[in-house]
Amino acid sequence: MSNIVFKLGGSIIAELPNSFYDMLVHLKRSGKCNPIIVHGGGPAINKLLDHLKIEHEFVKGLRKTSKDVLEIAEMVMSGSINKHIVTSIQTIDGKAIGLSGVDAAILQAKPLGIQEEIGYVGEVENVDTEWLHLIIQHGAIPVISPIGLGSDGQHYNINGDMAAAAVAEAMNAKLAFISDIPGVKEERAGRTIIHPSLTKEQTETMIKTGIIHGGMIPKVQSAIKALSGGVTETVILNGWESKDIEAYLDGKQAGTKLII
Ligand code: X2W
Repeated sequence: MSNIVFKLGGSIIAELPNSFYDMLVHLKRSGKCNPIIVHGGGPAINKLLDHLKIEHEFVKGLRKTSKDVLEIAEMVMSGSINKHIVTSIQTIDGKAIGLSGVDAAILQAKPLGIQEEIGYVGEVENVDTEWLHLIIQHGAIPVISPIGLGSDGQHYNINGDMAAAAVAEAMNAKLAFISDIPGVKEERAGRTIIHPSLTKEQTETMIKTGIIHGGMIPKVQSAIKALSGGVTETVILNGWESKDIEAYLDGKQAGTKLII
C-alpha cells in the first residue's frame, strides 16, 4: 500500500474541518493508502513567544532559535499542536500516535547554519523509518512534530516543510501540502483558473511577476525543493475539500501538482 505524507501548516491546523480527518481515517481503513502527518506550528509559536515577551525573528524564512525559543517551539509543536491533531483523529474512531522527531530518533538532525546566526535550527540528516513502519503496520496514523535529535542529544527546530519532505523521501511517499485554497490560482480574462500542474521554471516566473505571492511562495518553493530532494510527486491541495484529496488519490485532477 502506498504512503502519503500530508504536511499540515500551522495556519491551517486550527481551521481544518472534521471532514479532513474523516477522509484520513477512511483512507487508512479502506486500505487505499497509509497517511502520515507532518505538521508545523509557526503561528502558535509566535503567539506564545509574544505572550511571554521573548524576542523572535526569522532569518531567510527560518526561525532564529535560541535556547528559550527552542523550548517554546518544542512545547507548542510536540505538545499542544501534536496532541490536537491526534485527538481530532481519535474522536472519529481513528488511531493516531503522536511523536516528535526526537522519539525513537525518527528525525536525526544536524545544525543547518552557524549557531550565532540562526541558533538551534536543524536539517534532517537521516530519517529512522523503523518505528513509522511499525506504527503504520499496527493500523495507526503517525503524527510527527518537526523537532529533531542531534547525535550529541541536542534538540533542533526544523522547518515543517523540510521535515515533511525528508519523511516523504525516506518513506517513498507522495507529499501533499494541505492548504486553505484549491491550488495555485491565476486571474485570466476575468476568470480564476487553478493551474493543474506547474514546472519549477513556471513557478519561478510566476513568483517574479507576482502571480504567486504571499504565503503561496514558500509552499511552492518547498514543494519544488522536495522534488529536488528525491520525492517523486508533490501537490498542493485544499484541506476543506476532502473530495479533492480523494480525487487526487484516485489519479484524477485536483489541486496543483508540482513537477520538476
Ligand atoms: C519552524 C517550525 C514550524 C513550522 C518555526 O519555528 O516556525 C523553523 O523555522 P509552519 O506552520 O509549517 O510554518 N521552524 C526552523 O515550520 O511551522
